[in-house]
Amino acid sequence: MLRRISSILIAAVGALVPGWALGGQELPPGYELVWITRDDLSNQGPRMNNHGQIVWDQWEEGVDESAEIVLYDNGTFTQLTHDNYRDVWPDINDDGVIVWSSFRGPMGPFGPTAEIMMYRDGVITQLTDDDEYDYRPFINAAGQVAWPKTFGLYVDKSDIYWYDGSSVRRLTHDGEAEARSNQAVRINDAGHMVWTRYDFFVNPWESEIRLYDGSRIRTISPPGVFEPQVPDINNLGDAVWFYNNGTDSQALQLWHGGHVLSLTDGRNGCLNDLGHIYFIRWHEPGGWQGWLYRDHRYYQLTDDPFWNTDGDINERGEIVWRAGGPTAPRDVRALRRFGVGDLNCDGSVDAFDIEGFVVAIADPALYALLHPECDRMLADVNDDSSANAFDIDPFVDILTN
Ligand SMILES: [Ca+2]
Ligand SMILES: [Ca+2]
Ligand SMILES: [Ca+2]
Ligand SMILES: [Ca+2]
Repeated sequence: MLRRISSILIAAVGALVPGWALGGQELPPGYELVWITRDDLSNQGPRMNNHGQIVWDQWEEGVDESAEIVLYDNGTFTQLTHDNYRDVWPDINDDGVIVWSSFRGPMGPFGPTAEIMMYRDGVITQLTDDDEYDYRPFINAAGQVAWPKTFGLYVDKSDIYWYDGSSVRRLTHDGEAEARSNQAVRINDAGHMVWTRYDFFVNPWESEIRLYDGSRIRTISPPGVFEPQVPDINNLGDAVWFYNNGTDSQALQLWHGGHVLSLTDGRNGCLNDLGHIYFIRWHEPGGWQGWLYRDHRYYQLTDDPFWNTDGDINERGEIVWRAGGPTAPRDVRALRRFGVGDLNCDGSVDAFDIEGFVVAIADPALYALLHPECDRMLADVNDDSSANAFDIDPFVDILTN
């Protein structure tokens, strides 16, 4: 029955699903793939803000029981923590405020429990201090932070907590009381949150996607959709998650305007305000590849032996994710937008971009023909969402300064 409802949903919106891009890797115009790290360390869980600053956790595999938080900012690497605690799962907002979990709390059955840490203007503060696991925090533009806290030290009972900018508050109460597990929370800039509420005490386990819209909590995944989980939410209130549609097969659903649309097979989706969705798919003979849904098209971003997994997308359409494993070292990789004014997409803005700039504002079709890998909107130097004559003076300013 569950499966049947799922397939009816998919059939109903099948016309929305464009065909697959066949034959391997394809990038959206105006972007390049770059390695942010390329080393023997384990680099995991990268997150990125709208300035292209990236945070992740790093440790030495098999050697180092601790882990540290690293910040990448325009070519510079800064290690934010220097201690024997396990510092993991960072997130960063546009003000450069960073939150993460540090396993420095009172002892639990598996060692020290986890607390929420916050880095702001060079100062680290600790938001929680108890013998439960406070883990995987996410921060929004306002500096509000959301995360799950375990009860009885087990993740099969957990509730959502959040920091409102001055104090820690509790959002859900059914983890502790009813043995549900509220996990994988994301928070948008309005303070709205989505998460998965699991019931691990039935077999097979069940779940629902929950939404807090600022006033109340409700379930937004349709009844009958099997094991929906791991949602993300953008600032328009759209959400994406995936569900189990068969043996070892997952599919993405989008919550938009109060309706649920089925997208395609894949999992771990994250979305921005432009409606771009980064997600991953399993490719035989054995690798996770990164995919992008953008402007009604699908792009396969990677086609390699690495496991390209957990990621993040910003409002410039840039994406960061972990590449590596299961045996190769884990590194941070990114889909990065070329700089404004770089109309030949060679990585620098100089006199060689003048011709491309002129064509970009005078003849878009010709520009697309001459620079298929590039994007004429990189000529929008004054950032008003149009590439036209008003961009000439600001472009000249870039060239001459
Ligand atoms: Ca540490
Ligand atoms: Ca704790
Ligand atoms: Ca250039
Ligand atoms: Ca413009």
